[in-house]
Amino acid sequence: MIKTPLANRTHIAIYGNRNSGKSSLFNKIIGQEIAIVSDVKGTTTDPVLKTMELLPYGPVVFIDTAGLDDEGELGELRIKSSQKIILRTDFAIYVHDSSNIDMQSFNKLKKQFKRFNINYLEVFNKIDLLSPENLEKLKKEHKNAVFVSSLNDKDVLYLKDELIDILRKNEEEETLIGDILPYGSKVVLVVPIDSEAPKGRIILPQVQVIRDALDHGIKTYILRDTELEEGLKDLDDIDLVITDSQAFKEVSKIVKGIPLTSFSILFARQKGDLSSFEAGVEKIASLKEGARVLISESCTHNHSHEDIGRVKIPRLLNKKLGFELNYEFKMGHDFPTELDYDLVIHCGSCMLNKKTMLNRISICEENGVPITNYGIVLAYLNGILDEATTMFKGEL
Ligand SMILES: Nc1nc2c(ncn2[C@@H]2O[C@H](COP(=O)(O)OP(=O)(O)OP(=O)(O)O)[C@@H](O)[C@H]2O)c(=O)[nH]1
Ligand SMILES: [Mg+2]
Repeated sequence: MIKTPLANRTHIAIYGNRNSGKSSLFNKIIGQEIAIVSDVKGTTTDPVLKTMELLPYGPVVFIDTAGLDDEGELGELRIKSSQKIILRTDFAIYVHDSSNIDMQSFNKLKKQFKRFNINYLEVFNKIDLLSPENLEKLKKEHKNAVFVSSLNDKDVLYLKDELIDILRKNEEEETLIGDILPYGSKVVLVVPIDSEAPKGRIILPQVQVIRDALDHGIKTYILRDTELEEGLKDLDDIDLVITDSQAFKEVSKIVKGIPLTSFSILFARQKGDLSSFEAGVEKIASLKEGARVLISESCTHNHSHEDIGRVKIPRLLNKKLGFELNYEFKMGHDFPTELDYDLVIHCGSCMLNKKTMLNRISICEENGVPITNYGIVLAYLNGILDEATTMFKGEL
């Protein structure tokens, strides 16, 4: 079964004080008893993730978090784990306990939502414990909120409908090529099948470009680099050629005159901000010997990526500059909020959503540290960056 990659799912995180009923709502929304529910404060200690199809909206991942009013040393650690989730949140549900409302705690989190550009829905839970008069009063005071009892299935269905409505309104189309090419245009994808290509399949970025082309009625022709020259003779009026970066130089010689870019440039543009990454890469030329470079890799299990970040990029950079830089490596979802580096080089972030990547770019900006990514650095070091980004110059 082919599953939607986690990074392409809308991340919906549930926040609130301890005991407000976050885990109860989480279980009810996904329709499974996954998170532990109890009347002991602080039952949920680590974030709990569950992917699902929130129809008719689409693929999402719900995240249940630890209460934000936790106490003591362990409590602080739990709050930190919830706060890390904020960097990955596309949309938040804030759960109040209707009979024990703590606006101070909510207002504190609201600041974070604002900082990271997260839309949210306020939910007042446990309304079964309120008198009808108190419920009416609460509804008047919080006009945009949703009022539920997680014990009542109808309430939860209503909440889900409201959620779907808001998500649909918030949705911006995230496309790889659908916004640069009109319906009916023609694209050639160059996919080298060499020793680095996985056996029997096409790698995820390529699959995603194919799907995006199909979604937008863009005609796609897929060729190996070795058949490209012959293949182009069969095809007229190609609008764009997209190649694996490794083959860029060779492909560039063959496709003269046709706009050319690479899969990694398309992803840098979709998952982040091409202009920040390009500004970041320009800083390489002014790095001094021993400068501190953070290489940030978001997945921990992909050895070919690891090789690019840990071995290939440092080697090429040292060679280009003629001296050694000081590299530090961070893997997984950890990204420091205080940065003491001269440059951050981020992976292509196929395992992260756009929001997370944009947040990381903001953190770098706040710290005055330039950031770029693997695809852009490799294109720069191979001398193809200008050619691969020419077609996007107008939008920078
Ligand atoms: N009466 C009533 N009780 C509820 C409702 N929702 C949850 N509860 C109860 O409230 C208690 C806390 O629920 P949880 O879902 O564990 O709360 P939580 O916010 O996940 O709590 P922590 O994990 O400790 O942060 C449990 O005893 C639930 O059965 C509700 O709508 N009405
Ligand atoms: Mg819980």
